[in-house]
Amino acid sequence: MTVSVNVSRFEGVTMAPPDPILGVSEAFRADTNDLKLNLGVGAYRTEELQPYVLNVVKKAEKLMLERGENKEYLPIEGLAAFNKVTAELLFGADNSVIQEGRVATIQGLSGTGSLRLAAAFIQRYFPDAKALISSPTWGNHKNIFNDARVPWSEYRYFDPRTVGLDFDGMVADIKAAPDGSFVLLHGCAHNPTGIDPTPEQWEKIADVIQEKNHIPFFDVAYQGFASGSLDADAYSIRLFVSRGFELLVAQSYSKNLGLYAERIGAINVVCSSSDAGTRVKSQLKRLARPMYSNPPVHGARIVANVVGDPNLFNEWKQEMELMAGRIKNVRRRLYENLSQKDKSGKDWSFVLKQIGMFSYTGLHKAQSDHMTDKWHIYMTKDGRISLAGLSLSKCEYLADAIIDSFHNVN
Ligand code: PLA
Repeated sequence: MTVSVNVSRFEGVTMAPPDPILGVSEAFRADTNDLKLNLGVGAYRTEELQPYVLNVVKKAEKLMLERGENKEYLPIEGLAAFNKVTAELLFGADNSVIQEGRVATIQGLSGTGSLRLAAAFIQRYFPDAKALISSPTWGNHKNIFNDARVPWSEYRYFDPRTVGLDFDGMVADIKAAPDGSFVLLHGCAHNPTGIDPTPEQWEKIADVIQEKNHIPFFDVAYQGFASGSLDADAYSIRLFVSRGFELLVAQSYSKNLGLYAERIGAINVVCSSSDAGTRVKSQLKRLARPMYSNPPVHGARIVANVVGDPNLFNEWKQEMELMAGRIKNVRRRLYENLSQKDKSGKDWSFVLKQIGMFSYTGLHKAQSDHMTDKWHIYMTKDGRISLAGLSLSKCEYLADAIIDSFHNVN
């Protein structure tokens, strides 16, 4: 007997809006104009605007093929060699939290999956706690906490008047939150603003978090990409760890190893005792099992081979410096073009001060729409552009578009 369905049982399912970031790439693909430029998603491109597979990744994959590695399931917590080097990369191999076995590390489905697992953990073990996120933040943070049913509120972060950090607002809002909140912090290269606290400001943020008994929850998606140095970009996390905090860190290899589609990252929970670490790890595994059972192996092996091998590790650092350097070069060229071409006297130096993959241009939604409609430049509607998708030769065109949109659209 066949079932004939005239009216879909899914009639009540409404159309979801396009994703504010990944939806931009879909729109870009549909545009047939030759001038089009995709500055939406934060994905590194070469000067020729082609995707880039790191040489160290190719070398690691060659090694893996030669060894003829099998495709058996990984344990729920992921590849042991991956988890080890990942925690070491973040905290430093000689850090006492590692020596004392106080870090629970679980391989996750890149940064997003690791954040989501941590959010599920918060919801289960701290059902009354709230998350604090910066205003603005990476848009998916809100989705993650919403889906995990973790209530959240925002703390002030960006000050449009100074185009810098609203430090006093940030501290006041963290102070005003209920004790024991989870404070989400971007470890480095804040997305979307490109504005990070100074070392002195990080100290003061740690003071207020400590005073309020909050739990820091770091999102580290750009280690090595902000400054070009893996250690310098781990400054904030290592500072908090050195002050004795228990904390969470979600980590991603999408950007620094260019492993976007491999979905490789980790969630690390630093605990005050190894015993607590063991128990936390067991519960993270329990949460992962019904969600995705166990993580994929390919990216984990690449990371273990690159980070765990002194030669490949050094080569990786050089490649990362190259990538970070290329972004810094286009940042400078864009700033030069903007300041030379714009005769209004507007100060564009904020472009230079921001760090990481993005520039937060200050263009509002209508101006961002104009960038796309008239100039075929694809970007997120909050005025963020990914400099990783820009070449030196396109800087002038981009500057023209920004100046036109800024001055001619209200
Ligand atoms: N955390 C932050 C702050 C991010 O910016 C991103 C990626 C992630 C986590 C997650 O990355 P992963 O899951 O690939 O590890 N943000 C991108 C891509 C680069 C995206 O939106 O998914 C962005 O364009 O903002």
